[in-house]
Amino acid sequence: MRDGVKLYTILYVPQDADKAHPYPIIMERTPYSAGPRGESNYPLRGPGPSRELSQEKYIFVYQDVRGRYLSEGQFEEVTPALPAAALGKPRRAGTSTTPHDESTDTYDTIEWLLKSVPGNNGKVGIMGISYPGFYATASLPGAHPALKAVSPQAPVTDEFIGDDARHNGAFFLLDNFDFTNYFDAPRPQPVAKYDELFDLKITDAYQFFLKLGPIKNANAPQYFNNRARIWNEYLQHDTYDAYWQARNIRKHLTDVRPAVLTVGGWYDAEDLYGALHTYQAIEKQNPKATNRLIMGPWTHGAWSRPDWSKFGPYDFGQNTAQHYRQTLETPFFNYYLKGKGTFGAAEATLFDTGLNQWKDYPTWPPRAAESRPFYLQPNGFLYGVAAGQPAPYQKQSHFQITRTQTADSPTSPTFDEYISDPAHPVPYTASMQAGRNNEYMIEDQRFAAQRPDVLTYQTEPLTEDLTVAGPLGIDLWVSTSGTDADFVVKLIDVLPDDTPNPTPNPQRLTLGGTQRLVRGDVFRGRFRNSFEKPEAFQPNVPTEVRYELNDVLHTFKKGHRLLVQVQSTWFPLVDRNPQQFVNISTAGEGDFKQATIRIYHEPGHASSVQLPVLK
Ligand code: PG9
Repeated sequence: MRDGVKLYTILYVPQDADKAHPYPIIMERTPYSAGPRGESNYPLRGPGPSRELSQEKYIFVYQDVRGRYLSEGQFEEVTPALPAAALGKPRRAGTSTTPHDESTDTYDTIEWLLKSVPGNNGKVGIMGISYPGFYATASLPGAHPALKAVSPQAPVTDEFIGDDARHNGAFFLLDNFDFTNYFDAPRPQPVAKYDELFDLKITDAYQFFLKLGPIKNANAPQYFNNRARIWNEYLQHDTYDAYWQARNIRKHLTDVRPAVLTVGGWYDAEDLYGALHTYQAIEKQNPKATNRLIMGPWTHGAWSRPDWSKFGPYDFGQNTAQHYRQTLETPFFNYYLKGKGTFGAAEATLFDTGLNQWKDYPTWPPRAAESRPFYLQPNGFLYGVAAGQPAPYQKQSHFQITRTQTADSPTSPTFDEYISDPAHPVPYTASMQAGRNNEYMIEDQRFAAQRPDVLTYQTEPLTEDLTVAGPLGIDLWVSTSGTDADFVVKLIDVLPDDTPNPTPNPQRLTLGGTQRLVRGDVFRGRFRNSFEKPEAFQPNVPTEVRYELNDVLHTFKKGHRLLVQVQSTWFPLVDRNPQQFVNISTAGEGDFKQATIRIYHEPGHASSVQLPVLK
């Protein structure tokens, strides 16, 4: 690299690569070990990132990023990007203090590869899933001119707002505790393998984390014991401060020249936000760039698995992973790196998770989608209001209902309420395991509906299909008897009683009546006005909390109902909010208090979800 640091890099070069048969390079930069990839991978995948790309033959390159595994240097969490002026080819030979970031490391690697690897055709592609997806994105600012095709896949993008560390400021406890134990072990020397910091014996994550207590206890001698640098950084930076802002790569995605294919999974519990917002930032900041989006019915990286035809009880009717690799990913690299074939993919190719069909759109979100409010009403009703005329699924308009209520029954409550108790938080899943239950993102929510601290609002059965396409707006009017609160809002598809069961059905599932989660996410209320400057709630004063849930493409079919749930804990996926405006990273047991939470449905304080409905 330009500062003299050496990065451990493994190359797989086709044996016939020479001037007569030059091959392009496909590279992945990773914090998870460049390999070697091992003979055992070969029958399935070969030396490439997929079997299909291995069969096509490329020069495959894997590199340990700075400070990880066998590379020299110092690792940085989501390395902050340098200003544009510092990127590109260095003007002078560097010294150990020459500024560098992931863009310059990628640039320097490409420069070296082009000169040192005989039989390359002068074209380079980069791809990677998750953290390696971040490194793929980071190749774009000041890209090397030989870099022609980049595919950030489930890229880590903005860790405070929506990716691994936090969602809307709420800490993702379960994932980070487990991950940090391995990832954050100090590495004084390059190593081939990381040892975990401590022996983690969990059978039931809910019980374990409840017993662990306040988050500061994670630094107890038997756990992190202050040895985990990134864990401490995560907790020390509990607002969207300079630390996190420097780690938001989106603002650096200008002047994008390579073709980009951003890939994500609707059921990605780690970096769904990253995929959607990387695509969106490139699109907005580079209207002329070749920039496409693929979203499939996938968990984190499931598109790289040999088969992804089903998830939980839902059968997609085809191997969606193979379909993606064969018709999108491989043609993308073949076209931009080898000039082979054509690449005619639409701007956005997304899987409709209600219809089980791929759909193409010329923009994402589709321009035709119209934002429609669905109001949370008394007695658990959810009413959609159509623009102009009443929608077929709508019984009465929201406004008629509220007027009747206030005129005829002035004493009836204009809110619903529950007691949120940090000592008895709502579990995020009914199938608690040691680690994250990936299926929580499609799980039947009836287990939650039974809790007294979960509110539910549902429509009548739909009289025709309703397609929701894009991000979901949440507009809650709330109050708390405390001074802080979390809000978890879930959009759910209620399957009619006569829904056929899966075949075969070894688990004897009954799908009729299932409350299938379509999208849900948390918002830490103190950030309702600003992620940088959190604010306490005034106890018991109706206050607006607005936020956005990640996009969906889901057709709620005729006969199904839409259901919205609201709750204030989602444990231990998300850490517990003390429900007091205190520093959560240093809070003690006594800071965690019960609170009465109200969700209002009265004129002027009408809580709703805004759904982008396709006409
Ligand atoms: N999503 C992953 C991650 C990144 C950063 C912190 C924790 C997890 C990953 O799988 O790379």
